[in-house]
Amino acid sequence: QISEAEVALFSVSSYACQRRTTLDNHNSNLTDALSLLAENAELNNEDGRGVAFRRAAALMKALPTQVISMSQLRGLPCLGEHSLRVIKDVLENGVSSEVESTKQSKRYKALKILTGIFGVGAKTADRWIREGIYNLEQLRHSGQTLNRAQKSGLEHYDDLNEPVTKAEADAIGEIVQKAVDSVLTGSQVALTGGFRRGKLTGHDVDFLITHPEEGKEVGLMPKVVAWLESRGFLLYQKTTRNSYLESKDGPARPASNMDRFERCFSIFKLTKGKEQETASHKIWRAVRVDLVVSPISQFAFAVLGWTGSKLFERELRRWAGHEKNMSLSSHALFDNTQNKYLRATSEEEIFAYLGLEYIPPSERNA
Ligand code: DGT
Ligand code: MG
Repeated sequence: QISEAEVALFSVSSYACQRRTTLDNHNSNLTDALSLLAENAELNNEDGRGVAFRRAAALMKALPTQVISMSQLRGLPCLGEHSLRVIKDVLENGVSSEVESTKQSKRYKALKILTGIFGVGAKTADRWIREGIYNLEQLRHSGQTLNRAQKSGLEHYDDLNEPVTKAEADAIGEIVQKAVDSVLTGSQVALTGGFRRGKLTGHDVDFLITHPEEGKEVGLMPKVVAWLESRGFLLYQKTTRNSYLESKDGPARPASNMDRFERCFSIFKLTKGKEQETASHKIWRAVRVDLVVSPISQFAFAVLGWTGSKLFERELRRWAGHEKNMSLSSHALFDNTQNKYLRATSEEEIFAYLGLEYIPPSERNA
């Protein structure tokens, strides 16, 4: 029993972009459970449920101390009936029965294994499962036609499911910087994604490339990719062309979250340091790397949009739309009331336009 005095009543803002969420999580027992259910919902294409669990998990991540009793959660936003039931189960029994049965389920296990292949999403995995394919062995013998990405993903499955370290991200950063310097002097490379938020590991490495002179970045991606390819750094690459400027009515209001920068999805061949060499004597490993090129005029929006976390980004856009009548994307901020774009050269300016306190990357780990 805890006395009233011991019950800390937390006061927490309802949008994740109003909160400071560091990597220091005092409630990982609860957030792990909620995140697993979020992931399971996403794998089953139940996006609404996924977001609800993500919001609940993010709320728990932002609490300053460990929760030990349901009474401490009174009045907190973002906690739906279902999430509260899961939390109660964990607090009372140490585990959530729903999480445990999900983890054990044949379908969840198969979805995890199959979507662990680069290039395979929830829809493809679901189709394969309906055809009786539950693991890599069955997939390999199924005669399914795989696209180029999926073939590469299957070939490098173990490497790509091994977390990337910060040291590896930095090593790749040096290679990308060298490539960019060689093809266009003055170009800049920024590490974004989870590593910019201070994470020590990640599932991939995200880079944003720009040039201080507007327009100079045009045509940069193919040159960078060719440089990397000719030196044997790429095991796979697929570049998608920028479609932003191609839309007939110019840089129109950001209609969707789909981002229209020139982007390269790649698999890097990273030579290991001596100490990382394994028993197999393989001297390199495969690493997922995303390269994005942005014109300098959109760079601040691009950096903000690619730093994450995914939920933080989603909440920023929801805040912009619902609270400020603005549309935020990785390209621009449009004020629907004034009917104009708001220019920015730094993330700080964007937060200011949105009427939000500035949250540094290390506190965007929602
Ligand atoms: P990780 O890689 O698992 O350690 O975690 P993150 O946070 O680096 O996640 P990641 O790599 O999937 O994505 C990095 C950020 O980039 C994420 O917060 C959202 C953003 N992002 C990812 N894909 C897209 C996209 O297609 N369009 C836009 N606008 N943003 C994206
Ligand atoms: Mg990442």
